[in-house]
Amino acid sequence: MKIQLFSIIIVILIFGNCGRENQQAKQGRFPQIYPQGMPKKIVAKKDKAEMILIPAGEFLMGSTKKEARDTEEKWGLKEGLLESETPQHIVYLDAFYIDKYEVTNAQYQKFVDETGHRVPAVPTKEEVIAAFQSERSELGEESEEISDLQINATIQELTKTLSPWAWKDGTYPPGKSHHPVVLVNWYDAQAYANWAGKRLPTEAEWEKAARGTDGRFYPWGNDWDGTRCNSAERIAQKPLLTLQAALRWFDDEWKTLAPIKRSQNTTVPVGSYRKGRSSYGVHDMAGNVFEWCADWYDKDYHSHSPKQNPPGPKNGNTRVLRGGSWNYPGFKLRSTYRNRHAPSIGGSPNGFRCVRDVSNISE
Ligand SMILES: [Ca+2]
Repeated sequence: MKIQLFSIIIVILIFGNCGRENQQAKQGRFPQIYPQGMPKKIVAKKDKAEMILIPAGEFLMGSTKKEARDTEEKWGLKEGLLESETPQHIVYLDAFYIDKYEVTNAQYQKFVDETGHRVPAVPTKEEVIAAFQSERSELGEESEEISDLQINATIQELTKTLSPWAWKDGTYPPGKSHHPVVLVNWYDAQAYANWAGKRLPTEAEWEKAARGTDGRFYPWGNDWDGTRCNSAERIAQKPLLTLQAALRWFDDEWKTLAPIKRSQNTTVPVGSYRKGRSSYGVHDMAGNVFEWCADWYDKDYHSHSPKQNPPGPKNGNTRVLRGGSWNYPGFKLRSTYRNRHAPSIGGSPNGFRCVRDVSNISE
């Protein structure tokens, strides 16, 4: 009898311990708290977007110096290119809802129809001038004059390359209702978010929703996998495992195609890569389109940002874009990669998604 009792106790101890281990493993290194009574998924009233609840808690943001150096070496990048991802640091975020998918053309159409906001188009002369100024300020070259020749040449080039993506007769290119909207600048994205009763994600919110809490490089794990996302590899139909290989493909194959041909094979319908979802179930956080974040870009922000709910720098010249896009190789699709862009220009690889505070889900 004593032996039986002893065995039962051992069994309870073993199974009890397993349970605790499983729970800890699920939570990872940083416990995450789902706000009580809040649904894990909602559908936003205005744009009918599905949104996913990201729990409150800490996560690993950025890359360690070693990770950045190793990645530069592996992909044949210039030393220091990924410096802005460092240092890796722990960030606490309150819970928030994030769009499960990038904002689509169909959703953007509803916004345009209801508000009269301009449709995605080739950047205007004023926007090009503003972009030059943003870029000059970012590089500390403010004193240099921008010539009419430069501006006109840029407008000509942008018109040639971006026209196939521009909306015509008030609507998006045919057959692309479920593709992410592109050619939207930061102000357009902001206007949409306001209309939808949402806001653009901070860089920190975006990164947590993409990589979870454990510091992985991609939404699915640590290893690059071109079959899980829409990157240049899909278009090239071959692996592009170094920057040099990607540039060769770009110069020798992609650039030789007519702009209209290029535009036909770029974005894919949102949610096309189920196996590329993040651990929270958010789609296309790697690839398809780069996504505007709320933050100004500061290359050193990771070194001095607040540890709780970092709101982004108070000012800056360019805005942050995250996640990589259809025309880039895998290193730019890493969840830590920090891209920046003049807020006045919306390119063909640039779109966005929105977030909403937990306290604001009744709208
Ligand atoms: Ca994306």
